[in-house]
Amino acid sequence: MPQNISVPDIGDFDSVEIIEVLIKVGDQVNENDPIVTLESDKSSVEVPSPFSGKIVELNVKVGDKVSKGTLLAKLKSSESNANKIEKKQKEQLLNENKIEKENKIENTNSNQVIKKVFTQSSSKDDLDPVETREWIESLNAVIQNDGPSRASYLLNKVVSEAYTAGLVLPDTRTTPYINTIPTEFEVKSPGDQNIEKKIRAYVRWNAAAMVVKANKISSELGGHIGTFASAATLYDVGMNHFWRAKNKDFGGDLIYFQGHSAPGMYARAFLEGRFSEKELNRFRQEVDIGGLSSYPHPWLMPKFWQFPTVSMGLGPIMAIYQARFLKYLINRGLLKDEGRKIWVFLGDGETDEPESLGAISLAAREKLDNLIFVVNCNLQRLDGPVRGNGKIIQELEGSFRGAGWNVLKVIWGSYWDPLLKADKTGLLMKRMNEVVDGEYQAMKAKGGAYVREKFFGKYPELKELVSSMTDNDIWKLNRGGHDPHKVYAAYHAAMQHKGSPTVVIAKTVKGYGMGKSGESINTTHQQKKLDEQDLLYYRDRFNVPLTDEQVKNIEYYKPAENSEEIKYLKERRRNLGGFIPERSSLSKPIKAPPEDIFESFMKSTGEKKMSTTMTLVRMLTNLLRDKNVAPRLVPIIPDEARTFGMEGFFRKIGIYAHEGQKYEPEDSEQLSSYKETKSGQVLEEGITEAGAMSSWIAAATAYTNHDIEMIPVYIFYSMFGFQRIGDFAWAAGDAQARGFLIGATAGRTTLAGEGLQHQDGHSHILASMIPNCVSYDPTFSYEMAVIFREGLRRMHEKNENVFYYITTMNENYSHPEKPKGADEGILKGMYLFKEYKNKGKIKIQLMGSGTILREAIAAAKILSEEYGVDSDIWSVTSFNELRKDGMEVERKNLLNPNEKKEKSYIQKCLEKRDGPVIAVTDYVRSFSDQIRPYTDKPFYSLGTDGFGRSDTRKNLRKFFEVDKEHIVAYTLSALAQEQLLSTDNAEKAFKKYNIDKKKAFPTKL
Ligand SMILES: Cc1ncc(C[n+]2csc(CCOP(=O)(O)OP(=O)(O)O)c2C)c(N)n1
Ligand SMILES: [Mg+2]
Repeated sequence: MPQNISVPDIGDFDSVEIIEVLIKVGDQVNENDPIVTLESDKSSVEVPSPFSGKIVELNVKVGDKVSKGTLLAKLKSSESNANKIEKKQKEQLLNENKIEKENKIENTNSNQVIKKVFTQSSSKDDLDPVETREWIESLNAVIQNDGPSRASYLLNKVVSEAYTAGLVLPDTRTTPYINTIPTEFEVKSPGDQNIEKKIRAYVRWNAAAMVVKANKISSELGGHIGTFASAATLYDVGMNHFWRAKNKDFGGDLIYFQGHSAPGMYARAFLEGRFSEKELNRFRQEVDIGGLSSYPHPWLMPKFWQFPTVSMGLGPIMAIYQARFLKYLINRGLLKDEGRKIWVFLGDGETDEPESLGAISLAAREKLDNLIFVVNCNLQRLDGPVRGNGKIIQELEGSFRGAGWNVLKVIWGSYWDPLLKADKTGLLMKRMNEVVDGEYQAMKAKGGAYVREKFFGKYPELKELVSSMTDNDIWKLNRGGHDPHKVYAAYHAAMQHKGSPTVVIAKTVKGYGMGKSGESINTTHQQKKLDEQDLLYYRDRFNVPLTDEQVKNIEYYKPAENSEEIKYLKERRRNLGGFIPERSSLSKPIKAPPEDIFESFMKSTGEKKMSTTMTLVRMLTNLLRDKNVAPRLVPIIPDEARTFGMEGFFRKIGIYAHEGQKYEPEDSEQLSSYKETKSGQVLEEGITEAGAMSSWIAAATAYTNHDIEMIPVYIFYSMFGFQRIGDFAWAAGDAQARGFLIGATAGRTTLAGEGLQHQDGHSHILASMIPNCVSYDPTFSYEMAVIFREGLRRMHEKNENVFYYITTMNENYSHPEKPKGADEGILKGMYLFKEYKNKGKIKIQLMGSGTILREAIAAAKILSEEYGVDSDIWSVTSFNELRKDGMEVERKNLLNPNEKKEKSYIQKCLEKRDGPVIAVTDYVRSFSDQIRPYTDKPFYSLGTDGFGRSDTRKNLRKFFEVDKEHIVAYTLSALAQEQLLSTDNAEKAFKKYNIDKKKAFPTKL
């Protein structure tokens, strides 16, 4: 018996048009293969076949209007329905079992780190210390006899009992101010500590020497010494023991280095033999080839740096989405799961940036156990303490724990262990808890005697505890982040942890080892000069084997190639697969999709009206049918799919969700139902432009970070693009991202009702500032198709390091056929759309872009028919690209005064054409003004300068004076100004169109 394929529930629409029929009688189709494409005035969706089988009857054709229930085709099913349902149920069951299993694994894991229970000091609110001790002893007995998971169970039970009894529960966001991993559970480093210490000393020395040398060359140069000095151990332990490089057998861990710790990475690479002395001497002198960039900039050092991180806050959030994207690639079957990790280094001050912590809840929600943050808590930022009156470590612990992270605090070094052990009453821990960061910082600036007095001196018992220690012994009580054993133990635990991301919060000293010149003092951050005494002190502090003379000459120190240090260092890296950082790409270009995918867009849509956003959605739908392109597309949407008519993608390719869908969606019956799946392709980011952009950057650089070319298409409300996430876009340029950014609902007057904060009149200006961003403001479907096709070719077939910004609109209109030979002009930025040359004697060059080109076209008709003014109408797809060409040609001509002048593309277009230029866009005038210098014609710009506001498109265009009436009237006036026409015409037009000359300039309204 043939089965009916009917139109399923299509939401709010009564009758929608079939725009494509994708099957014919006799075709064999699989379940979910598209049967037809439906299009409303807002979106287009494919109707998938509910079963596999052979099409035996086709009941519709292109152009038919259909509604829910309309019969589309009949199909002879190859599988009985009952079978199918059974199969589905089985799949679901399997899925559920898997999720349950995963949860179990996670629970067991979280119990593996055994926590010690400390006896607290008796305090005033402890009415019965004996009873307290009994409780604690009971707990310790349970840990000893039944294990930590039983103890946790009992505690949880007690807490939930207390909660139901209405008791006030303790605030459990933070734990005591001690290391998370008890000493007895620390995994020991297998490394040779003596050699590692020496290596670290050399790296420290060379990093500082490099900065001081650069500063000697010019006081304009220099860098930062204090930051790396505080982080050297944190990096070194990673480099020697944890970070696996990319090579032919492994994808590589990805390390986001804290931007201004860059000197330390160069200094290590120097010991590894990757940079010469000469190159170190070129730190921050990058204009001539071979210099080392101030900070991590892949654009400037494309074989070295992978991630631009120095604009603080961007690194952490980009890394979170990088970790998520890695899981996405794995879950979609595009990449093997090799247990790769993403490590992120950030400063404690950097956590002030909203971006740094803004996405940590996502990391926990997505269970990103491939992600490890290391926060270097040297307690200082640039000007002073991060939390003078508070404790940044505790604050961060609270935030990360609250968000669901595995938190590992590394506060105290090994020298504290015996003291903490001897602290039977918990008084030392109490003191550690009560001292604020401002004091902790001062203590490291002021020496052992000061610490004895201020820290231990508060309580006689503590003073007694350290009475046998000299001031120097006290001074040596180290902080966790400078102790390789503690750091190793934390990193090891972080590597083993499953089910959530880990943050290692390490306490360090800013300017560690710099002594009076910069250790733990407020001015440390800016310190880039060390005088002779400081250098000698630094050398002695770390035992760097340089003579006084060599120190005075600020020589680098590198032991011989066959020294044990160099052999050790190289062997460690060899064991870990190669050097880090290193940037490379082994990705293969994507095979070009067939031309016919784009062909339908080159034809006129006839009566049919649609927006360029719909064109894009249609085009993506077509591309999703191409077997080479489809799997590489990454549609990224921050909760606006329905605004852009993209909800059809939900069901078609699924929304990525690492846990699949644990619920039946409310709209499951509908064609565009909300389908979340583990292998989903759409990244539905929620309301986070910064997050969505970070996802886009991860996908756009997958070609280097994962050796797979992906095609990210991030569609945002154009106003909430560059304006909101401009710094990310800049970083994307640095990272050599390849992909599409789509500024949808663009144009100040085209997004009508939304008002001032929504209406974009300048995103193209912002885009134009990024050197490798190619941007377009197309009007018609064929322009869009030509541009998108070329973007695919340049970026993903030819691997050019550019990215595309294209604006799309939500205004529906019909689209003409592509004029013959227009392709080249579309891509270069302008082409002749239409010429009026039949009637008038006076001519103008009328330029327009986006939807406002249509106002220009309408104005041209009026000018020709009513005023005898002919126009050449230019569709300017990119004022930005035209300007780039103009600037380059002008420069060349200036450089070669004796040679024949080259012509810019604009000049070539306009040289044989008469009349002034009237340029009109839905953007601020400076957008079109950009090309003014490259034509010798009189130039008049009309644009949408000023704040937007909500109203109809017609009223807005009138308000901003970019409607056809204003174009006509202003053109007539411009012609009068050029003495090509009498002034009467303009005056009459102003009257005719009721143009109020007294109205203020829109920027003032
Ligand atoms: C977005 C941004 N704002 C300001 C700066 C300038 N800046 C560079 S380092 C720094 C202080 C950093 O403090 P912290 O994060 O604690 O790092 P530390 O050097 O102490 O390790 C500032 C303000 C920057 N690089 N990026
Ligand atoms: Mg800091």
